[in-house]
Amino acid sequence: KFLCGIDLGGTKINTVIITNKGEMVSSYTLPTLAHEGPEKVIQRMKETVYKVLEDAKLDVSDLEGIGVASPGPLDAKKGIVLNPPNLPGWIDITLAKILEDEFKIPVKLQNDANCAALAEYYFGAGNRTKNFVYITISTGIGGGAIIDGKLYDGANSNAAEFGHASINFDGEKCQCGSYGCFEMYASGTALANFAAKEIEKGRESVIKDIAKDGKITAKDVFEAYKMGDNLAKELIEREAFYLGVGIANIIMNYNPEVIALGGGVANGFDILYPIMIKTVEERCYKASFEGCKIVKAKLGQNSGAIGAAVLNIVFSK
Ligand code: ADP
Ligand code: BMX
Ligand code: ZN
Repeated sequence: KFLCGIDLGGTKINTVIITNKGEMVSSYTLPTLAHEGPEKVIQRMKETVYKVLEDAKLDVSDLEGIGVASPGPLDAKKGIVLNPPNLPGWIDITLAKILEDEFKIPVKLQNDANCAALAEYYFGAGNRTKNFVYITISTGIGGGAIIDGKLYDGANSNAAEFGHASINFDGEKCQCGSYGCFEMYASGTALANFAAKEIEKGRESVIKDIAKDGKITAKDVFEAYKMGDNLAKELIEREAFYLGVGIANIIMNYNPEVIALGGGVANGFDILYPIMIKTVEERCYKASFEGCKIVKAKLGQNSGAIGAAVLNIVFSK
């Protein structure tokens, strides 16, 4: 049988059908248009499923089940999306049940970063190493942890929110309520904000020439770095240091064999690696880091949907 996974994002719905060996059979993407509210978005989710089935020349009965990767917070056991900040109007939506009523096959729901972790564990950089951590460095920082071969999602599927573990108790207040969270220092958004601050202060840099409409992104900073820009070099060395600090904490907590870095900022993996790894080495028990490899994630934009598809083998009884 085949597996179907839907990645419900704030900007796009990405749906795939894969074999149980992780081979891509078909995929389809629609914009989420989240402002139109849950009913319309769910309609588009259904549409993507019918489209991937049609493209693969398959019937619903050929599917083991459907999995959904959703932004948190959610209740994975009950299949309910609670109230994600980037999905306006979504309050306690019984998404798994709604899709089961439509397709009459099992539907599983899980946090999007946990799904990406599952996908990388089975078919990507994790390579089924039993103790594996995935970190996405994107707009925010999120993640997922595989412990002893199983996804660890905690009491109510909110484990491994690495972005909101504090790395500075004196830091500024985060939108989550805590202070000095990891993602306030090392996410793509943070890197862009640090760049904007320096340029506001009058620092010379090509970053502002690269930025479209004056809006600086993390990607612009990496481009400036490649052009030999001094400010970009400082900012990216700082970024690598912050990543090292946060990753050292994760290593002390999980003692993983492999850590995979995904998300847009991980495109700069090779640039970040030397300072990041030096910082990790300085800040971990040698024994906790011994033998641990930090690598770039492999599955890119499809990891959420692929991991969602896998939910039906992982959590089926
Ligand atoms: P999302 O947060 O929506 O999942 P991404 O994983 O693409 O999206 O992460 C977006 C962040 O990654 C932005 O801060 C963006 O500037 C940054 N980014 C995107 N591409 C690159 C790149 N090639 N190099 C460095 N940073 C990048
Ligand atoms: C935030 C939080 C996490 C998420 C992480 C990375 C929201 C909407 N998201 O910390 O749940 O895993 O960002 O998310 O509160 P991304 O969209 O930047 O990849
Ligand atoms: Zn926070």
